[in-house]
Amino acid sequence: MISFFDDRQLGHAPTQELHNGGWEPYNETAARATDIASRLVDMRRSSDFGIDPILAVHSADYIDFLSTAFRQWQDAGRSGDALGYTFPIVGRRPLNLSRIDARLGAYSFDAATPIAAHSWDAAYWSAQSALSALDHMAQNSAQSAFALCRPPGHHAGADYMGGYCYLNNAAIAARQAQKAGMGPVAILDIDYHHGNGTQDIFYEDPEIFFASIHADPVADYPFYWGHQDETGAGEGIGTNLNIPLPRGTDYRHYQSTLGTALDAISKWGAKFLVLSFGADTYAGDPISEFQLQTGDFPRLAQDISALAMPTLIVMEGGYAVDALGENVGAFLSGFGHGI
Ligand code: OKP
Ligand code: ZN
Repeated sequence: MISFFDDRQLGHAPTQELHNGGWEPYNETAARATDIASRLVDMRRSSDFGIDPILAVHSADYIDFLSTAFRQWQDAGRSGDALGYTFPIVGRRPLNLSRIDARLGAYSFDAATPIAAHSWDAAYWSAQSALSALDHMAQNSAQSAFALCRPPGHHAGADYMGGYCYLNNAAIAARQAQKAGMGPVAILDIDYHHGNGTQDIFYEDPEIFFASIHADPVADYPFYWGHQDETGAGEGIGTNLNIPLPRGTDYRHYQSTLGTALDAISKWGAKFLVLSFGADTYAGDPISEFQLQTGDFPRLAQDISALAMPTLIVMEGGYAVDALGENVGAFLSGFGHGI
């Protein structure tokens, strides 16, 4: 397995996040990426594919906001990380307000996504890592590649951040794969949390299929998306599949559910798969409640590779830092070409 990463992804380092009403150290740390990177045998530096593939998914005003927010925060005399404190309810009219606090609220759906000094750079290179892994697959007709994306992406929508995510790396790669004629493209999201941003981006798009297996949002973040009755809208009706699972789900139940999602993807006629992979389904994850063991990850990967579909693996969550490299390595080894 050939992997892609850029050191600039490490610069993003918010200090704290709101958790149950108090401040806690930020969970989505640079150490996550270095722990994974230390396990990878063939890791290459990402290339720069520029802003256009990012703008094919995200709105120009959102990108302008993301790339200038920290400077504007500092210009307003603030210290620490840029973070909003008032969030417009979905559907409020766009007002184009310029004060930094108004912009932070307008472009995020939660308070889990602070912007620090190097956040934009890190998010940019995280997206470039996904594009680099995709390019490698296209150039070499490779069956798989791993994008060590960090910060993650699946909670970010076309014009909003949230859940530690700024740019939707999987969506950017999926759109690019489609444009390159590698499709029809499906995205399978197996992070513990529902990939609401990815769902939102393709919700009315009949040409990209999105399937997600995740903790039931009745009880878990992101609450407002990921329910079973969300099946797509407009032209995209029938191209969105959510399979929520209860807390405590173990390998046996998870594996049969994965079979259901994989069947739907092949039945739909996908020829290329973008896999949003989170290792936060691991029993030891500090913010998640599934029961997968390290030894289960290669077996899940084998089930996915049995599809015999070219698969771009994009890193999403996973917060048990001490076990993260081992879990990701175990998963990648299941694709059968070493790590
Ligand atoms: C990102 B990914 C708890 C409140 C915020 C955000 C969870 C984001 C998960 N401190 N929780 O899907 O792994
Ligand atoms: Zn997650």
